[in-house]
Amino acid sequence: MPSVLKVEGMTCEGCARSVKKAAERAAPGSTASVDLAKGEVAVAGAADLAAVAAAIRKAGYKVPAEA
Ligand SMILES: [Cu+2]
Repeated sequence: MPSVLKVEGMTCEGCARSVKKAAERAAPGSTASVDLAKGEVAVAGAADLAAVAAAIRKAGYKVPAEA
């Protein structure tokens, strides 16, 4: 079951690709799929979701704290 993070600031396919790459690099072996319309990224197989969130923030996007 993938974990889903909200991502703010994605406006185009280029952003979606950047977020996907950042997420997958932060969690080796994971698969990230971005839903641009919803502003979400689903990450499957990531042991450390906090590291994924940090990497996405570092790439220039906003990840709101989880509710
Ligand atoms: Cu973009």
